[in-house]
Amino acid sequence: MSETNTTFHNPVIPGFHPDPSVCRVGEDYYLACSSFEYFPGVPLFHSRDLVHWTRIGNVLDRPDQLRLPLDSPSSGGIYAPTLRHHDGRFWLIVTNVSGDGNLLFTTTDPAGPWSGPIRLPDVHGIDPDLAWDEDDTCWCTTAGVAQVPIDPHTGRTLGPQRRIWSGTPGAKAPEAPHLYRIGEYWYLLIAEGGTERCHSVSVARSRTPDGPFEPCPANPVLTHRGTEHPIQNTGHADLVQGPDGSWWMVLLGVRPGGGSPGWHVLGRETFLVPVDWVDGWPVAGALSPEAPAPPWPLRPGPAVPVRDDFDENELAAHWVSVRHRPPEDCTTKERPGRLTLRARGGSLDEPDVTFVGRRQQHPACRVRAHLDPSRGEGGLAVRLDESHHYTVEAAPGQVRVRARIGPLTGVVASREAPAGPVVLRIEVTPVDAGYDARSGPDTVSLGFENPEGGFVELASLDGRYLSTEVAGGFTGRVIGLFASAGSVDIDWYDYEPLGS
Ligand code: 6LW
Repeated sequence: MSETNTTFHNPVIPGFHPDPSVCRVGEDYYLACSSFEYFPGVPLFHSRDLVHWTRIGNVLDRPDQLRLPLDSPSSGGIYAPTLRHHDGRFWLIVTNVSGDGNLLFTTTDPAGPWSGPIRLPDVHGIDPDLAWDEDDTCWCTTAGVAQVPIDPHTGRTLGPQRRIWSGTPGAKAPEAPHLYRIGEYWYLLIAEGGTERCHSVSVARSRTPDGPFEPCPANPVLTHRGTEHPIQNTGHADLVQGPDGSWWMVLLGVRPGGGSPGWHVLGRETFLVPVDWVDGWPVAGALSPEAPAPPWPLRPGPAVPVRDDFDENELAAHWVSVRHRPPEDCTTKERPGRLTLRARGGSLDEPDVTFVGRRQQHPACRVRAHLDPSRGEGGLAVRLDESHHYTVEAAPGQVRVRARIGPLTGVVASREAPAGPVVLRIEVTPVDAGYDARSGPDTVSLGFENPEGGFVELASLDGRYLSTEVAGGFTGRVIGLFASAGSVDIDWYDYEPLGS
């Protein structure tokens, strides 16, 4: 199906999907993102138009590919992949900062399975990039910015790793390099200024892949620092050509809400922006929430249904757990049409918790789950990390809301509830801060549905405490299901966006 639109909506992949890396194979585009402490890791998307992206899997969906020790911190784990297609194969290089360092994976089918990890013990630094030159030398470029030729089949380095550029003098954190041969030059695109409000995209070029690199006089080629723009922290870009030969960038940005200093709750999201070339340098076009559509037919893929009935043997690719997912603790095979969760840790405070969730992708949304606590306790959670989460939890005959904000934790409200299965509900509503500089970005309402009808709200909590500005780190909210004692059975889970 195709449609002709005059605008498209940014972000093109909403919710916590940072550090996008994109590659094109004929008419198909593929995009991968960072995933930090979540398993499976490295979400992979497909598109025919650069605007509509469908999740086709996760690159790291087996324990031999993704090892996240229980003592690895949230926002550790998997940083910043680069996805490329070369010589008939897909290549993905990424860093596991929680132990395994830089790792390479390869496949002929991006939907999987991907290979086991090829280790790169002698490639130092995060944000590795891959680029092949005319002699088929594979150049691996990392944050810093440093570079080393490698054999991608073995992971061995083929020379010393050396500094090739330091970015703009005075700017911190030159990172996220991507190297491309475009026309007469090799272009080195980087992010600098840090991944917060000063984030930016800069570029340098050279006649050869290993330099010397000449910085663009107009750097940064894209930044929203110091502006009122609703999309902030823009950086970490990757270049790609559209179906008509035009150039585009995917990049990360955030949408802060509330008063001052602004809180973003959905993590760093993936945006799309057009690129022009002037005097041999890339010039980014306007990045806006409603942007002029590209001049080719848009081709939406299948939408993710609101309801997950757990009728399949395997969970859909958008479900993620924390650090690992032992199959015996999270299964649809035990009771047909039900997801059974068996508790490991006693709460979301613990690194080893039985949790399975989906990224919150819309500023306003409603999540409902039909959960049977007759064999244990569990519920719905909005999770930022171990120290920042709100939960609504069912035990036989009781529902309670708990909040964890940094070192503070406690039951906020509890209520008798009918014995047996209960429908738990969380609703997130953005707040219009107006002139109230202290206003939070949204409210999170938690409760359950009365069998006779109506929502019993137990608590309505300020969403700022589940934001990156409060919790720190690199992720965003994930909303999902957990078990805290015994086991719980879930009949269905709805994630319903309320607006775009
Ligand atoms: C990533 C770095 C960054 O490795 O944040 O925004 C780090 N940029 O390039 C974690 O995503």
